[in-house]
Amino acid sequence: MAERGAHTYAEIISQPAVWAEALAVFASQAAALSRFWQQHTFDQVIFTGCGSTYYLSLTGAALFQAQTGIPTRAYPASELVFYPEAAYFKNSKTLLVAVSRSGETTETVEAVQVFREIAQGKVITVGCYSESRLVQAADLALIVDSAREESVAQTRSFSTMTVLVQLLAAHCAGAGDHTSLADLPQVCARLLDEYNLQAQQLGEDQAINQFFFLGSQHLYGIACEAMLKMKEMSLSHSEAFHTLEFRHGPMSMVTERTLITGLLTPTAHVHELAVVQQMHARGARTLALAEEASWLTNGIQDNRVVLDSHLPAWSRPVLYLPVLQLLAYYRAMANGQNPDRPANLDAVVSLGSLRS
Ligand code: F1P
Repeated sequence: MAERGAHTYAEIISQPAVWAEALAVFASQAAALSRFWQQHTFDQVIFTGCGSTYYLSLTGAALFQAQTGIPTRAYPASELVFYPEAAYFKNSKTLLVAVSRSGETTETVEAVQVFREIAQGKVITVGCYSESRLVQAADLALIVDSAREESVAQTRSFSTMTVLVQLLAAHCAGAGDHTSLADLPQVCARLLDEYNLQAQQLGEDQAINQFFFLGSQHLYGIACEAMLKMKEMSLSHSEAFHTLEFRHGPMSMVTERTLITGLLTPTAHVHELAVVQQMHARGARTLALAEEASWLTNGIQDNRVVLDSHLPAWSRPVLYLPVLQLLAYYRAMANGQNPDRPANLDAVVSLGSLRS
């Protein structure tokens, strides 16, 4: 038996190598994707998944619409099974992007079945199991098998699928592709190295008893995933909000035992940092993540992560994750949990048919 948490830690640390694989997989599929995109016209795009992969869908949808201009939404797969009419436009062509590590989650598999029955369009699957049912049901699939995990909670699988989704959106929009991301794996390696100790100190700090993760637009999905990792792995109280929404009620929860983590965006970082600083002034501990140190210059000297990636903005959401995965891992270990086998969780949710 592996030591408690050994799989999760190894999987977090292995992300640079697996992201490099994702770039190679995308390179091998880029021509097929270009043909697919030229052959079809879509009126709308829907991203779907469950749990982590629903949160990935939120980020994917935000990136996809911003770059392609095509109306794009994300839904939990169960909503597409039970309420498809609320998602699909009538008499229109839809691209459904089904995201799933396993490719076997009941809701996501059934969402694709319902789509085939009642909607017109095509399906792309993003995942980690090339022999899965969702791959068989797809018109095109982007799969990195080497991103699979021993651990139940998704870490490198999530980030690797995020790399693929970021590339999918940029490629379809003609905004860029794998050729501009050669440095992505090494930026990840540097962040894991440079901020490991900071993540450990914060994660192990038992003075902190609640975690809030704040992000806007494409970083809201990443903030949600950071929240879920903290919850699943360490069983800590953890929530995610759109950054400026935090002032509209949730901030009443803030105490000196709160850690506020702000994921700052290129467009709104001044206003997002103001929220983080305001919570600091109310006594909270804070952690701010930014692409550039210049986004963090005014005021507080609490914890910070500077990505300093110099990579295109569309490729950066995934870089906010690794340090936050480490934070959850260290918190789980300090709480005496086994992050490889979180309480009450299964790697795949397999249900009987939802439509019988
Ligand atoms: C989705 C998922 C995970 C979650 C848990 C149960 O699985 O909800 O996000 O962490 O392990 O399954 P998948 O469809 O991405 O395989």
